[in-house]
Amino acid sequence: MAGVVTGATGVAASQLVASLLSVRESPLVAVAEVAIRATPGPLASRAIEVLGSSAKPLLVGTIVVALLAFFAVAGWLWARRTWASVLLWVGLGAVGLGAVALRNGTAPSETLPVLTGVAVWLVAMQVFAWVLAEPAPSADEPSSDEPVADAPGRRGFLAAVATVGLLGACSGVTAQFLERRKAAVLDRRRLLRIPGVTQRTTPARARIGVPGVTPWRTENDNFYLIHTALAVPAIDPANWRLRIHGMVDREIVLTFDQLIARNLQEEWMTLNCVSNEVGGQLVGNAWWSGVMTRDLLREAGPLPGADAVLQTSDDGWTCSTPLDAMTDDRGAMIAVAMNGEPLPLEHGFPARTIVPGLYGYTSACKWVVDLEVTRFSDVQSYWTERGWAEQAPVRLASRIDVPRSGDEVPSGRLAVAGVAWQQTVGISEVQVSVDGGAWTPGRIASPSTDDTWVQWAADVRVEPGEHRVRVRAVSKAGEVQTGVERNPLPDGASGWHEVSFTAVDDDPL
Ligand SMILES: Nc1nc2c(c(=O)[nH]1)N[C@H]1C(S)=C(S)[C@@H](COP(=O)(O)O)O[C@H]1N2
Ligand SMILES: [Mo]
Repeated sequence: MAGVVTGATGVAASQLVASLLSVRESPLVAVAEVAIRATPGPLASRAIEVLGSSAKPLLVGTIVVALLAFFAVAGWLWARRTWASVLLWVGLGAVGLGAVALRNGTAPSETLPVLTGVAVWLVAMQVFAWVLAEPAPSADEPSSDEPVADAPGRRGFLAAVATVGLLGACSGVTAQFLERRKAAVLDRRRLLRIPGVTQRTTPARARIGVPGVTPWRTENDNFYLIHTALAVPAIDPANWRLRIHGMVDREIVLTFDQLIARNLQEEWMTLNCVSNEVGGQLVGNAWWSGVMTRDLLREAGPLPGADAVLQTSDDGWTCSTPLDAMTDDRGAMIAVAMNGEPLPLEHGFPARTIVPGLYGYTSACKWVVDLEVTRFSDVQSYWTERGWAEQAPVRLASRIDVPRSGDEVPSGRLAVAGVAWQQTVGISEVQVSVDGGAWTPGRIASPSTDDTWVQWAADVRVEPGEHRVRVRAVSKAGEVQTGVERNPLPDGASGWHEVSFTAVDDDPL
């Protein structure tokens, strides 16, 4: 009984962690899928022929019964051969982990549900073992005639079963609730058509045409993700409201339908994270559709003296953005679509802010629900409270994508390529230096907007041997990217990206 309750509670805890972390599939589902895939084709088709649509429920039922039997055996073993029982629990966890890992593109966080489950199993089994460990009968006391039901061991055991079982039931119900809500919102998103949202692929002029360089347009699935929320908010657009208030003439409250009924505009925009290290990947470029914050804020009418907008997310996260940046002509928007699709849940569905030229932590509020026009001197926000700068325009930056550090390349002519950016300012030139030599200009593609990164390439010659290549960008404002190395804290990293590689003779003969 202890084994069964423990097993079920561990599975429920693992499901809960899976849904909190928005893991695509829980370990249980992953195991079932592996079982399906491992079933020989003829056997599977025969099963489906005979069982029809009940094949799947039957499979799930079989797995559940097998699991319960396994839990019972593992639990029974604990009191007799603890190590063997531990081996069984951990072994089952390993099966779950294996099933999760068998899928393509398993992120490290996707192992957390399994690890949680195994931890709960081991802790709960140990709790049962303690409760059941009866105090050694003392020699001079006559053996008790009390009914067994009142024995402390048994009462304690029932209490433990109830507690562990209750924890399991609560985890299971919560996981179920979260999954249902998320599924409902995903359905809404799938059916959502926002008038005026268009699709765009990378314009030809934005391509530098060197293999291995990061795609100019970042697919939604490849776009970096940063948020403090443990569980991604699942917001039904029907319940979403945007409130604009504070130091304004008129407070405005908009529903999602009212928002998208406004003048929808679209633009390419590169977003990057202040935590990005030199050469890092926390930057992406997408085609965004949304409503200009300039228009919305103008309608609300900011009062004199206001210089900031405190943005609040549905999950409680906040950022403070310069009022100017949200009201000038740079094109800051409340975005509702990314690359022609409603925002993915984890990128802020149904609406998020995007402000060209500012790092995300000061501007790009996902799941935005509240804009309070205010003064910087009156407010703090999530990251400024934690020591990051109040004002953080993006720094001029460049990155080498090819060759990669550690690559082996043929000696002779070599194409070096990558991306460079300083949103709102633009890039006028990119230069490379091989082995500490003179800076020589490369070429850049021209995406014809200054709010995005540009792809660049440079042809260099390398003799056989070890080499390093560096890149720096020059902005359209004439700034030359600094080689001074700074950490991301408090307002963004700086320094030149460098990669080391080896050139080898293609044909030594
Ligand atoms: N609600 C919310 N919005 C947020 C954050 C967050 O933690 N919570 N992180 C910000 C940071 S630091 C960045 S860099 C961007 C990242 O946006 P993305 O995850 O869509 O790439 O979102 C910003 N918006
Ligand atoms: Mo960030």
